[in-house]
Amino acid sequence: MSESAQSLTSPSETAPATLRHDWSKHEISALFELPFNDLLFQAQSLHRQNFDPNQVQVSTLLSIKTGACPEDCGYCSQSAKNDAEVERERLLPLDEVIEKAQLAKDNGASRFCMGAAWRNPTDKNLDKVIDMIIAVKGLGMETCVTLGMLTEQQSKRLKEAGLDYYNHNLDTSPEYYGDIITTRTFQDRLDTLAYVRDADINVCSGGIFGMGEQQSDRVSMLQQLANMPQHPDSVPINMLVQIEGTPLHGVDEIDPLDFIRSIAVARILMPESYVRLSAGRTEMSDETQALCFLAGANSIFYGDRLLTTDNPEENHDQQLFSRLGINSKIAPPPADTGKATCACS
Ligand code: SAM
Ligand code: DTB
Ligand code: SF4
Repeated sequence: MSESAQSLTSPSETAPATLRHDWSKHEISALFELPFNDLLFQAQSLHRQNFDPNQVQVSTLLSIKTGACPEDCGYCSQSAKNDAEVERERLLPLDEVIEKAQLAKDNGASRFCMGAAWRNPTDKNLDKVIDMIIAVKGLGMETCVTLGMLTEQQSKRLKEAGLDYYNHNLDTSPEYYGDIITTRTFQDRLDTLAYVRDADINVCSGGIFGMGEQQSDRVSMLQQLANMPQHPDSVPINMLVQIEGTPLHGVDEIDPLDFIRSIAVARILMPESYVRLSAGRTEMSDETQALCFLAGANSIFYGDRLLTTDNPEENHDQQLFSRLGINSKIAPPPADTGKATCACS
């Protein structure tokens, strides 16, 4: 083990870690270069100091406005500039959103996340989203929205509406960013996150791995997140879902072990944040997901749909949590009756 990596965190000492906001790229690279078992041990040890290791938070996601987005994000099915086949939908009516949120609550989700394919919301659209936030909170759920860039004033209005979390991802490193998105800058993203933080809304911010980035980009993106004035309360780590018709379709996939390493490093840098094993779970084996939880992931999206792509079936997640002894409020797996299931009628 390199000396610098050894001195960063000492899992054998039980003193709670102090939160740092001054991570250097060299220190973060040293974590990535640790032997896999040492890295996971450090991450899991820190995880246990801050969280119940067998508890996973569950959110459900709904696309409230789909497709026809003016931005050119190279990974996204919803960009009007990409050729992905996505059924466009205008902003959903309030009653449909309430119905979906109630269903998510009945299925055990504690947070309802609503995503819109906008560069930024107009004030008129924000009024409608605010009605949704108030209604979903009325069901007793936490709320999260991701609507693109916000102004300072819009952030304050969302806070007044009672919004719990705002999701706005950095997506990748500042160095690789221009290869992925050209219609808004990395600094635009930092500005929106500052408005959200200053409005006292919990920040949900992370990114995507598996977009053809170098390890140095993973280091750099995680450094940006960890060195923010406050760590994001929630850090979604997405594995790219490759979508036909997007420029990133066909890019080299990330090695699952490197993805797990990235989760572990996120856990070590931001020990008190929820780390969400976000998009890409459909493409992961159960064993990869189990190692992500061991590395410190403690939140997922639950429900068979993300925004425009599939998420694991609810039954599958119930079985996986049961096999791993993970507690969440989602329904237990159906009892094994010993009878083979028959697809015949
Ligand atoms: N339009 C808003 C925005 O970009 O901020 C909100 C919705 S956008 C779809 C939310 C996030 O989903 C993106 O920032 C990106 O990190 C993630 N995402 C989108 N498409 C993805 C894909 N194909 N694979 C993995 N993550 C993806
Ligand atoms: C996040 O970081 N991942 C979610 C949520 N925040 C909005 C979105 C994943 C989208 C995956 C591709 C799709 O379904 O279109
Ligand atoms: Fe639009 Fe968001 Fe997709 Fe980018 S990620 S194209 S901003 S919906």
